[in-house]
Amino acid sequence: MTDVREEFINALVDLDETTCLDLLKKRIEAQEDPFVILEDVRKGTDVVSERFEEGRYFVSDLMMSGEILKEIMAELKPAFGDTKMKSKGTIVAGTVEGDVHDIGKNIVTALLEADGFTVIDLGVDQSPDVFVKAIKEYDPVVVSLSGLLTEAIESMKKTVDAIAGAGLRDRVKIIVGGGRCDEETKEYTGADDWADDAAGGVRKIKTLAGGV
Ligand code: B12
Repeated sequence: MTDVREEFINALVDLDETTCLDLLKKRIEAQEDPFVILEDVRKGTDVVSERFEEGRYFVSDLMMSGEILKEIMAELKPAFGDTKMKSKGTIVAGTVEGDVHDIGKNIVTALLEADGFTVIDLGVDQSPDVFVKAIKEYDPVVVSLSGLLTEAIESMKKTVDAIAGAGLRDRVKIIVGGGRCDEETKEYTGADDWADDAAGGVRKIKTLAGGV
């Protein structure tokens, strides 16, 4: 790994906002692959996460990392490109009830928009009812449920159940995504697919949308 990559990861882990953003700008100017940068963001947040679990970092540190991550994503978003083509279809996206993590969801949203989809972003901590109403209103091809907390899995299941209960399950494909999602989550929630990374998730969403 190059020095700049390591320095960037270390700055993120140490919550050194200024150094982290300076290095990010340098990497963007050097036209580095934004997905490689995203991989490093993931590595950095994993260490922040470990430190939180070990009791070395506190909620205030998670909040600080969240602020830095938001700034990183704002800088990185244009590097993923921007398309003004005809919409490939509508995606309804949101973080499920009880969960306020939205940085990963926002990346997925940016990538989908760059790929030509129209994304209706419902925001965070959204009840099953809000998703049901949005499906009726926007008629999406895919519904993307995001969540990082273990408890979010239960909310995802409730959301899929509510969509089925409203008689809308055959009208949409559903993907669940976030750090704690796997094949078991997909089976348990009754979703059509799952993803724990943005690039793979976007590929799966494109397949669910009919291979557009
Ligand atoms: C930043 C952060 C916060 C910020 C969130 C800010 C924000 N606006 O999102 C704040 C401070 C608010 C926060 C709060 C809390 N957090 Co927090 N947080 C994190 C942290 C450090 C980073 C998350 C992040 O943004 N990562 C960067 C992005 C880019 O990665 P990502 O979210 O994983 O998303 C990627 C993929 O998952 C995927 N993806 C994500 N969503 C979707 C959706 C779809 C459809 C697809 C296809 C893909 C996809 O694509 C993304 C890019 O690759 C994580 C640690 C971690 N490793 O996840 C803990 C973590 C998620 N938090 C945790 C906890 C415990 C909390 C709190 C309960 C703490 C507390 N005691 O108050 C609260 C919960 C509040 C709530 N009700 O939701 C735990 C969850 C543990 C668990 N198993 O439930 C973690 C894992 C930390 C830990 N190790 O304990 N947190």
